[in-house]
Amino acid sequence: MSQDLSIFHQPIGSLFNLKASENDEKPLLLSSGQLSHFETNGFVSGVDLLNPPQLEALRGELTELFDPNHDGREFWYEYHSNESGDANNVLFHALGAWRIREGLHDILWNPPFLKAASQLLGDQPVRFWHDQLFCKPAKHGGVVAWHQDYSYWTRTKPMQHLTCWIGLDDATVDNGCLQYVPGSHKWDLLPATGLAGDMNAIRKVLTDDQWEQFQNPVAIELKAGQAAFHHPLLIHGSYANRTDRPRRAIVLNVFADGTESDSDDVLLNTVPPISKGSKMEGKFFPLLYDPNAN
Ligand SMILES: O=C(O)CCC(=O)C(=O)O
Repeated sequence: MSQDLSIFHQPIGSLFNLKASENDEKPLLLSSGQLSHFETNGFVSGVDLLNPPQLEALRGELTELFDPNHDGREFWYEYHSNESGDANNVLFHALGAWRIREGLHDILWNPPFLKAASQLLGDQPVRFWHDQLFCKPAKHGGVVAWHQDYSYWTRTKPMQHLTCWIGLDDATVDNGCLQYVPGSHKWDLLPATGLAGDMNAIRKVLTDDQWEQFQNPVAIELKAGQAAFHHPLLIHGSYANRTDRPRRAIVLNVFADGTESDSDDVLLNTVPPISKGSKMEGKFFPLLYDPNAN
């Protein structure tokens, strides 16, 4: 029987517990140019978050989790070996890894991630929502259809959420890197049109003007260990992977402290409901970082 790591609200191991001197050497804070890029375009990319030992450890844990019979499988919020259902377009997608493996747990407390996230949320304290793994195998990796994240999160409010996408492999146009529609975070909330399968599904909920802007997405090519942060309304998606290399990513979703539940239903599978109007907090939603306390 494995242990549910969600009881630990601090790092368990030493992988992300960098000595103060190592932390100080790194430029941990986003520049004003990066912040204004986020404000205008809805994203900032190329942020260095993982060093080579961290990458190696996380890739090792991920390999274990690809086996559907791994220990700790009872703790997933969601686990899809192939969300598309099409063997030629495989999208491994799972939520809840932080409960199951030490490195995937401790990455939530990675100092550069937390400091950048707090800045992008307007210097507010950062609370954990959930994690996601998005992995495309070599040769037959599938797409992630265009979407806005908040279309899937309206059960929590107000909208003060943030996504951090972290590559475990070099991500390129060829192996299906993330693509953004710059400025689309200023559009209204669109209905959810599905995550795996159809890149054109979003067309039916866009105006002609929006579709016009949609013709020029930006490909977010990143080195392994680098991250991109995006706004909850920014439209994003990614194409298939037909290369000889996998494209694996860890996604961390957070919100500013003070976000509330907007539903009496279960918010995440296996997690007890938080009644509508109550603050998101407790065992499954730890406060990760308070800029005023550090
Ligand atoms: O990994 C991808 O291609 C898509 C990830 C995504 O949808 C997200 O980070 O919200």
